[in-house]
Amino acid sequence: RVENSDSRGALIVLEGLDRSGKSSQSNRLLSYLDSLGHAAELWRFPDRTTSVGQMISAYLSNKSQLDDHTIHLLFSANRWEKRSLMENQLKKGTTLIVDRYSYSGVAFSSAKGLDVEWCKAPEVGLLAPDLVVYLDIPPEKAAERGGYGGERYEQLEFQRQVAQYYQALRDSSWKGTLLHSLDVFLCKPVSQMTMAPQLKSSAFLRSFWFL
Ligand code: 2DT
Ligand code: MG
Repeated sequence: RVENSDSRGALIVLEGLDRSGKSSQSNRLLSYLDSLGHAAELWRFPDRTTSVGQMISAYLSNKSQLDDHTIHLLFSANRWEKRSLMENQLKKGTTLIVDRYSYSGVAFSSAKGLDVEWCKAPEVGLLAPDLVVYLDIPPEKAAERGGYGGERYEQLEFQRQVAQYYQALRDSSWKGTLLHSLDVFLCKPVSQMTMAPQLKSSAFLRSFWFL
């Protein structure tokens, strides 16, 4: 289907543990949409290029220490500072494929022991994705994939905790109170070289092009 200038782009979020294949699948989805002639861009959070993003990056690489609440709010601020640009792109008709979003924010901070409702609060008012794709990989399997990069959070035990909070979000508020996503697609682990078949399925494309 050729892009209609009256319709906005879709906001597609990819979520999952570290090494679940979000970046690979985002890239594959981008090429696929390109090949169909759709205007699409790949975004990621944290966006480390802004000054807030640089503080986040320093924290993740253990070059700085921050209180858990403080870093949580910085991750959220990093989404807020991109909100209007995001909205403009969507209104222009550009589809955004976003590697991590509010669900990472809530799952990772909750896994540290912060209150889940407290973690959700600063996300309210951000743009709700049209679709969330959750790459459903067991933490053990993710850890086997060429090892982690050595950043904070990239440890099997912690990733197990994060997986539990992702699960809780999926069960309850993922589609409900957090950001009102329309649908959640679960993708089984796939190799880097292939696109998750779910992303090409007619059900996926139908919900994608409801616009
Ligand atoms: P990347 O490895 O994808 O660069 O992420 N994180 C991310 C949070 O704790 N809160 C957030 O809001 C976001 C977007 C997940 C770096 C790490 O940052 C975590 C992994
Ligand atoms: Mg990472």
